[in-house]
Amino acid sequence: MKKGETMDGIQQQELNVDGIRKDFPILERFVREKKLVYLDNAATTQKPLQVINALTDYYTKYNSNVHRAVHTLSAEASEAYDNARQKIAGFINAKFREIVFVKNGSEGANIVLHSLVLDRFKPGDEIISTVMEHHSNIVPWQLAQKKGIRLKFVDIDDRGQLKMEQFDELMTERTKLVTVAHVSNVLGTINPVEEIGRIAHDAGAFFMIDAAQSIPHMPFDVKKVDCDFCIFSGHKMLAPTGIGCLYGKEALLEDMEPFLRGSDMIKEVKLLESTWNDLPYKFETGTPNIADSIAFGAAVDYLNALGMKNVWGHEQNLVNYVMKRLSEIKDLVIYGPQKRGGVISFNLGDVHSHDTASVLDEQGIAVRSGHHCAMPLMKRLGITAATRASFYIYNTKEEIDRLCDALEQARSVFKL
Ligand code: C6P
Repeated sequence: MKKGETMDGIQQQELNVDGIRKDFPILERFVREKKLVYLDNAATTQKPLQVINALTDYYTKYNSNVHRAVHTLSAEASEAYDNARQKIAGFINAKFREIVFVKNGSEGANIVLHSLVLDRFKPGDEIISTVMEHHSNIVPWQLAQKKGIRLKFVDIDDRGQLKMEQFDELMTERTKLVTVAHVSNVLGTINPVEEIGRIAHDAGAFFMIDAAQSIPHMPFDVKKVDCDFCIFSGHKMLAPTGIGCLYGKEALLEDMEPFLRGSDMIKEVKLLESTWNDLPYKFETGTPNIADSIAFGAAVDYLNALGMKNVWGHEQNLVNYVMKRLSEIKDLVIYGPQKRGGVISFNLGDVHSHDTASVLDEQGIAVRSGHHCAMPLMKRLGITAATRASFYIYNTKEEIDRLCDALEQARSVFKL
């Protein structure tokens, strides 16, 4: 394979990171008199001017409700809103009708909980997930226990990878849903979702992917992975907060009852009964988040212009570099496998992760610390918290050097 060439033979290009950084005004900021190094991208990414401008354009030029009125502003808003959904559908190779706008990935999981699990599953049915999940892919299913639905979890090995054989061991004829994170927000582990999906489907179960940490970072094709549902959040891929997606296969969504009820999700209302609007509107109640949806479309335009293969390649270069640099720091324990997405959690000796993060903040470096909304995983790892650095399109090797220098400083502050 030639340098820069990927497995499928498509040439990978290096991102023009200097050019990209010019699109992100916040990266010019100083924190504690140091140039900001933003390494908390798994929590939320920064926003480029193209996304910020999409918001201000909407509010300054054509703010209006959608799909309700015939006036010009409403027509412009409706067109921009529909285009955004089409862009997001194209981004993951889905149909327009298969993209349900939600607040964030967590809300997407709640639709699957109410409209599929609670509505259709029977007492004694089973859901299989894993111990490495974010709370958003654990807590919703706990409600199903009230209905007598059993929850089972696949464990991880010492490298932080799923014990794949356990899927077969846990699966029974009562298993109705298998739901896993594509990339762990703590370990960075990239789970073999195509293989897990095949196991789920062979057993007749639905398959859902929590793609919150993968769709923003790598090419993702719902047809290729053959998931029935997948959830992701716009704010982790350059878009504003408050907008995310539930993808569902058209035939399944068609068959499911809406979760939230009210205006706009109806076709006809009588006093005692109603019929539902077409997909995807059936699952979207009330006036939608128009501005943020349009800006989500602008974020997808931005990522498409970079090319998702190139985005992934850039992050993999950074991951290889940071893994090597961090391995040179004494007393630093890294969680998760060598091959991973752009997420690295670690602890420095027995220093609490918040203390490590505070020393980094003194140096202008933003990382996340704590349990990362993955308390069961923390327990499985035998820790209560970790410090996490996570990367995106605008990060550089120089910033990684600053992270490592600051960690060396933390070692001396804490007398390790
Ligand atoms: N993880 C993190 O710092 P929301 O908050 O609904 O947009 O996304 C939830 C979610 C679901 N799955 C995974 C794998 C995630 O990482 C997240 C969000 C952030 O790790 C904020 S808690």
